[in-house]
Formats: sequence, C-alpha cells, structure tokens
Amino acid sequence: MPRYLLTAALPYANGPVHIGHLAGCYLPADVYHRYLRAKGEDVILICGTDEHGVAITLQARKEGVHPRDLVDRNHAIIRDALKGIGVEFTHFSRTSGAAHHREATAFFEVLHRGGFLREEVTRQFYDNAAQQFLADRYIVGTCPHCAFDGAYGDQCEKCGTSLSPDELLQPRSVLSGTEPVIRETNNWFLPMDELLQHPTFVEYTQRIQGWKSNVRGQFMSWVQQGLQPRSMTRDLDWGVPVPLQGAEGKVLYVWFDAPIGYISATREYFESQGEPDRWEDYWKNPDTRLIHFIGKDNIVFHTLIFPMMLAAHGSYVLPWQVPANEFLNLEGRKISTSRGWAVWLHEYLQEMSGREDELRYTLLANLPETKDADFSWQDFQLRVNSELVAILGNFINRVVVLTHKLNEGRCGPLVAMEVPKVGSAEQILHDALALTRSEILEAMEQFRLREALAGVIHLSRLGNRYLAETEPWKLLKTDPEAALGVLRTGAEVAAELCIALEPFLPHAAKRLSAQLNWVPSEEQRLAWWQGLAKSVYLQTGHPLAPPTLLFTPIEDATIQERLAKLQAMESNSTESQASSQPGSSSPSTAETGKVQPTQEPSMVAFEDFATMDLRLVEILDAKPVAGADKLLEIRVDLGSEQRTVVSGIAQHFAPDELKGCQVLMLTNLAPRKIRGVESRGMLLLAQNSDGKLILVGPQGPGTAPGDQVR
Ligand code: B3M
Ligand code: ZN
Repeated sequence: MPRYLLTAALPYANGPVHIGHLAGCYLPADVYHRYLRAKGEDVILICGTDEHGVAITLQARKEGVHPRDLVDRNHAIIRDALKGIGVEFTHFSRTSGAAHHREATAFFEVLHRGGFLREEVTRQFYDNAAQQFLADRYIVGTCPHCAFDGAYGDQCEKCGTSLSPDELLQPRSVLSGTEPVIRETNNWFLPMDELLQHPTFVEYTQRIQGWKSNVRGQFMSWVQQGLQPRSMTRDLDWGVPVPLQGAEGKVLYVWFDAPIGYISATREYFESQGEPDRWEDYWKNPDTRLIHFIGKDNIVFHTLIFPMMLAAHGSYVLPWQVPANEFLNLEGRKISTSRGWAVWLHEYLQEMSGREDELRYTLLANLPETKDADFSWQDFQLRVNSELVAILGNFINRVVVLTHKLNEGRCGPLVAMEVPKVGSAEQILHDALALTRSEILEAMEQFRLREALAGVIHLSRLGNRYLAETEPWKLLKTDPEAALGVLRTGAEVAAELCIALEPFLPHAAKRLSAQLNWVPSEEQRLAWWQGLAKSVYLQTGHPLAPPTLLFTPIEDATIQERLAKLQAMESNSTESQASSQPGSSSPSTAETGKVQPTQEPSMVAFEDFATMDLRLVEILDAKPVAGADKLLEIRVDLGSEQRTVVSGIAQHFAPDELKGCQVLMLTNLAPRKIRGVESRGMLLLAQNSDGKLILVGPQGPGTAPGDQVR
C-alpha cells in the first residue's frame, strides 16, 4: 500500500504570497492532498516558510529591520493567507526554527563525512568598507544590454537578461556603495558531475521518463549542458551556520537547506503528535511516493540538486513525481512584486471576503499546467457568473426551490436510477454521469487538475440538461409524483457534487452540504473517489434546507475596483517610481529582443531609428552557455560573415529548434562579453500574452541572410 508524502515549495518569507504562487503550486498541492485523503490514502502535505537566503537579507536591509523580524512577520501573513484560501497543510513549519537547523546541519555533516562536499577556493566580490563578501544580488551596476542603472549582479530586472557580476558596468556594493574588489574565499561544493553516476540517482532518473514534458525538458537540458560542482555554502551571516572548522561567517546555501525543510517539518510534526519516529515511515520507506508541488523556476532544485543530495545521503526516498506548473501572468503581463503588479492573497481575502472559492475556481480552471496562463479580473467575473452561478449554482437552486415549492423541501421517492428504462432521461443521465466520473478520476491520477475540475462542473451541466428534458416545473402541475421523482434524481446529483467539489472548492462544498442538510459519510466519499458503484445518498422525505444561493454574481463595479487598485499599486511601487525618474526609460524592443510590458512606449525620432542596422540572419547552431540556465550561444549567418550572439532564450527554445530559422537581428549593437562569450548583436523576439517568446522572421520566401530590414 503506497504512502504519499506531498510537499509544496516553501514560500520565501521576504514578502506575502500572490495568486501566481497559488496557481504555481499551493492550490494544486491542496487539491491533490484532499483528493488522496478522500480516496482513503495514507497522505501528508508538508510546507513552511523558507526564511534564509539573499532575498530575505536584502529585503530586511531595504526595510531597515533584522531578518528575524521580517521572517516572523511574513511567516504569519503567509500561513494565515494560505489557510484563509483553504489550503490545508498537515504541517506548516519554518526553516529558521531550531528543528530545521538541527536537521540541515546533520544532513550537511553526513554528506561532508561521505566526501560529497569538497572545499574549494574561489574568487568572489568583496566590500572592503562593509568587510563582507557579496552575493550576486548585493552588487548593482549598469546593465551592459539596456544601460539600466539598477541591474543586479545576477539579473537585470529591466530587460530580464541573466548576468554575472563581472559583466556589470560601474559595479557597486549595495552595502556601502563602494566599488567591490575580488578576494579569495573557501566554500564547499557538491560534485554534481559525479553524482550524475551515483547508482541511487541513476535508478531515480528512470522515473523521469513518465513526468510532464516541461519538467523532463528542463531536467534534460541541464544534464545535457554538462553539470559542474556547485557551491553549497555562502559568505552570509543569516542562515544555517556551516558546521566546520574554518567556516566561520559562512552559512548553508539556501537551496541546500530549504529542501531539507521538508524533512525537518515532517519530523517536527510527528514529534508534536507524540509519535517521534513516525516521520521515518515517510522519508525512509521505499513504498513512499514523494511528490513535490512546485513552480517551473524550482524544477532544477527539485529534480536534480535535492535528489542528488538525497542520493548522496543514502537514507531517504527520492521524488516519485514532480508535477511542476508553469507561470501565471496577470492582465497579460508578468507578475512583478517589485513593480507592484500582483494580486496579494491576504489582501484578496480581506477585500473579497467570502469569495475564497471564486478565486480558487478561476485559478484552478486556468492552471498553467503545461504552459504559462493569464489571470484577468474580466475572466474572473466571467467564470464566476457564467460557470459557478449560471451552471453549478443554478442547478442546485432549481432542485431545492422546486422541492420546497412542491413538497415543503422534502425529497421525493427515488426514480429507478439503477435500472432506468432504456432511452429514458434517467438512463441518459446515468450513463453520462458514469462517463464523466471516470474522466474526472483519470485526469486526477495524471495531475490534470483543470480537466478534472471541468469534469466536476460538467456533472452539474448534465443535471441542468436532465431538468431541461424532464421539465419538473411543468410536470408538477400535471403529475406531481413524477415531478418529485425527477427532483429526487436532481438532489442525488447535487449530493454527488458535494463529494466531487470538495478537493477543489471546499468552501462551496460545505455550503452545498448545509443546503442539502446532508454530510457525505467517509464511505460515500471513498466509494466515489475510488470509482466504485454510486450509492443512493439521500432518503425519501429527507428535508432540504431553505434555498440559499451557492454563489452570487460579480458586479462590473467590483471588477473596475480591482483593476483600479492594481494600477494604483503599480504606480505607487518603488520600482515604477525608480524607472519613472528622468533618464531611466524602459528599454525598447530592439534593445532587449522582447516586447516590453504594455506601457506607453516613448517616441523615437526617425534619425535614431535609422542608426539601427536590422537584418535577417539564419541560425546555424545553438548551444547552452555553461553555468547559465537562461542563455544560449548562437551562431548566425549574416550573409557576408558569421557571427556569435548570446541570447536569454534557453528556457523557451531547445537548441535544435533554432537551427535553420531565419530571424531578425540588430547587428550594430555594441559587442559585449556575456559569461565569457563575446556577443555581437541581438536577436529580436516577440513575447506573447502567455509570456512565451516567439521568433520574428520573414513571412514569405525569397529572403536571404544579410537582407536589410527597413
Ligand atoms: N523558496 C520558492 C521560490 O523559489 C523557494 C522554494 C523552496 S522549496 C524547498 O520562489
Ligand atoms: Zn538590462
């Protein structure tokens, strides 16, 4: 009998969670946990806040508080907001707690004793004034691509290009503002190249063949580009101290310690339950199915680095599945916390209280399971009004209102659903329900949650169709007994919906249970989710509660209000204010190769445009840039010559996809060195509303490399 150990990515405690986090992993984790529980499986869902790392220390600096104060505040906000939207964790812990420090320290010591963490001396930027080594995010300077003056040492937030600190122009430390110097430091490295051959890891990689293509693709791309030893310690003063002599002032790399948080939280939970050893039944039992729910930016850590750590440790199970989701955009643009372009969960719960399941539904019905998705307030209103109210709510309401009208709310006798007359409306309904049930269960097993939810809504659509065919509102005048029988059939479908809705819309399922004045038994839930024969749920004469609306429509004014709030948040955000300073205009498409977010572009004089040499080029070859998961080194034919350009499109295109394509290139962009590769020009790509990059090239035949674009 398998045992399920589900984890949801530990949210960074540098700020609250938003709808992108919900769609990325917390709602899928919650739905799947509820589903397995309803099926009677042995399952736990573990999470907690990720409270170390540079994101935390930088935010604490920005707010002028100690990291401890920042994580204490955000741990509570995040914990309460996820609870408020109905995400039910078995345990929600935090990585700055003693239990986690103990676990992470012990884990490090086992790997170090086993020879899997090797000390190496590297060269690192150092701030003489602050007397501190600098993580990439602690260095800012001018972006070599778009000249944005606030680019970080690892990425330019303006044009999105991945950077390394040595590419920044005029680099300076965020701590003291002085120019950093290079100094030697020692850190401990995980030999990822070697661990690729570790027998436990090799056996684990067989499982990946059956995983989602977006996950398999990223895993393979990392392995194919070649793995290097990766540092698992950092020169920082906030985190889990490195338990070694000569490692004073160093802490575990946040992505080393955070996944161990899944283990420490499990152990902490069972200790709190008075069963201190039971955590081993999950983490050390080969029958355990470890499933990580994450967003796509965490794939490499959960499919490669953490499994390598677990293989090296030798005591724990490795992931059985990693059904990572893609990203959620907002109103056609990437969610950006620094630009205030986000819908914060705790604010939604305050300002739209009582509408938890409207948000759950809108996000679940449009989950970014295989490609980025987009949340808009318009779509929110449409889904609530035309699906939750008009299909689901309307069906329930008709059954209840008519049963009250006809029989003071008491259920009538059961029409023979088990052996319905051939061709009868009951038989058609019976068969359609059975088919939809099997489709829902199959979709759940394959982690296709949005499809499963569509199936649940379809159950109520079938109920509506049955009522439309049998017209009990007419029957009640001519044959009240038959009308009651029809309404009883409708009430049985409503009871079934109470069970089927629970993993997705738990608040509505509760309201429906109250409306039916009926609570499904554990056996009835088990039978439904195990696909066993449907039982009769209600009794003849069972009193339904007085009719109430399961959902109420969303007014236009509410949507206008939400949109106005979003625009206001963006214009008040620090990042937008910074970029609205004179001389810090957002780069044009030509500079970044991507269509910038929908802001009013500043006007360009023709003379300026005429200085750009835009040409068609043919892509001859492409390969990953070592150590930079977003970059590709691309060889192009410019007609008169061949060129190399470096482009941040590795997460959008596999190298082979690009060969032979004719695309647009800005050829006279000043050359610059990116991760040691000289890049001479820039490919121009469009970005669609899903955030996907699309190559831009000629529509028809007859063009050749080097043709000028006017
Ligand atoms: N704190 C979340 C993120 O990358 C990160 C997940 C850790 S799971 C061990 O946004
Ligand atoms: Zn830039």
